[in-house]
Amino acid sequence: QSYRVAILGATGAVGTELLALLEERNFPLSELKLLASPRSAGKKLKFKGEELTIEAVSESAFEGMDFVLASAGGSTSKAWADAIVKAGAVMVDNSSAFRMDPQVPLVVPEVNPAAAQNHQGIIANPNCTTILMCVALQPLHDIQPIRRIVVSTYQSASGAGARAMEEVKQQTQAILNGETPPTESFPYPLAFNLFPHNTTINDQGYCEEEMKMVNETRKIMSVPDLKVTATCIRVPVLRAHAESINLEFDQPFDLAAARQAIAKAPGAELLEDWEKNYFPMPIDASGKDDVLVGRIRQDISNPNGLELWLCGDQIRKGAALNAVQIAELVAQNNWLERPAASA
Ligand code: A2P
Ligand code: 11C
Repeated sequence: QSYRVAILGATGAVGTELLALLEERNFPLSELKLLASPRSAGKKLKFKGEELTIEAVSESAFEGMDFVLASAGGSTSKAWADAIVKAGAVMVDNSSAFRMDPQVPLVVPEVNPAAAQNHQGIIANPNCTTILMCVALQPLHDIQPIRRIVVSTYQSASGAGARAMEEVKQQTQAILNGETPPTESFPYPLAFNLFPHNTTINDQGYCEEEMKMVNETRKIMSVPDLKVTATCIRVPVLRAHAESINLEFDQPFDLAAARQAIAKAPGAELLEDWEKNYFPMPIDASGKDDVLVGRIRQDISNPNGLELWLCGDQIRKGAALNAVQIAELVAQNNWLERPAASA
C-alpha cells in the first residue's frame, strides 16, 4: 500500500528534513505535496532526483491526502487543522498547538506507540528536548520507576528554525570581523554566547520550553504526577541539543543495568569512553538518528540518584524523524481510520 502525503512547512528546517527522510526511508508514497506560505509558491525542491513545485497552503490542497506532516509553527497548524481533519487526512503536527489536548495522542514511537491508535485525526509530535529525554529515560523507567527528573538543556539554534541557524553563522562572522552581530531570530547574540530559552516566563519563573518538558514528559510516559524540573538554555550549536539529566529513584539503580538498558534501547546508543573522557557531543549527534547517551554515573549526593548526559539531532529525532516514524507506525498498523470521523 502507498500513501498520499503533504508536508506543510516544506521549506523550513524541519520541512526539508521531512522531505529527506521520506526519501531516505523509502516511505511508501503515491503522491507527495509540498506546501508552504505564499512566499514560497512556485519554488522547487528535489525529491528522488525530481523537482517538486511548492504550493501555497490552501484548503483544497489537503483533499485526498492520507497524511499531512505539519511543521510551520503553531498558528499555521491551528489555522489548518480543521481543514486537514475534514479532508480525512491524519495530521502529524510538529507544533505545540495540540500536544496537551486530551483528545490528541503525543507520541514517541519508542516509548508510547500504542497511543497513536487513539487519534481523532491529529497526532502531536513532542517538543525536541522532550523526545530526546524520553527515548533515554523510558528504558530506565521500565526497570525502576523514575520519581524525579532534574534536567538542564543546551539547545541548538535549529530549534528556532532555518533562519536562526543562518543567523548564528552570520553573527559569528560579524563578531570575528569586529562588526555588530544581527539579532533577528533571537533577542540577543547567540554566537560566542548563551542565554536561557526566550519563551514566555510564567508566574513561577519557568519559561514555556521548560514547562513543555514537564508536561509533555508526564503525558508521554503516562505518569501524570512525575516530578520534573527543567532549565532550558540556548547555546551556539547548529543542530543538536544536549541535556544533563539527574534522576531519582526509590532505590539505588545498578549502573551496569542502566548502561545495558540504554545500549539495548531502540533509538538510543550508549557512547562513553571513560579513559579518553569522550562522551556524546553535538558533532557526534548531528545527522544521526539515535539519541547518544553517556556519562552514566551514580549521583554522589544521593544514593538513589543517577546522572546522565545525552545529545540528539534536534531536526531529526527531535522533530522530523519522530514525525516520519509516527506516520510509519500509523501506516504499518492501519491506524489511519478514526472512530470519530464517521460519527
Ligand atoms: P515559508 O518558507 O514560505 O515562509 P522554520 O521553522 O525553519 O522557520 O520554517 C517554517 C516553515 O513554515 C517554512 O516552510 C515556512 O514557509 C512555513 N510557514 C510559515 N508561516 C506560514 C504560513 N502562514 N502558512 C504556511 N506556511 C508557513
Ligand atoms: C527550541 N524546542 O529548541 C524548541 C523548538 O514546541 O516544538 C521547538 C518548539 C516546539 O527552541
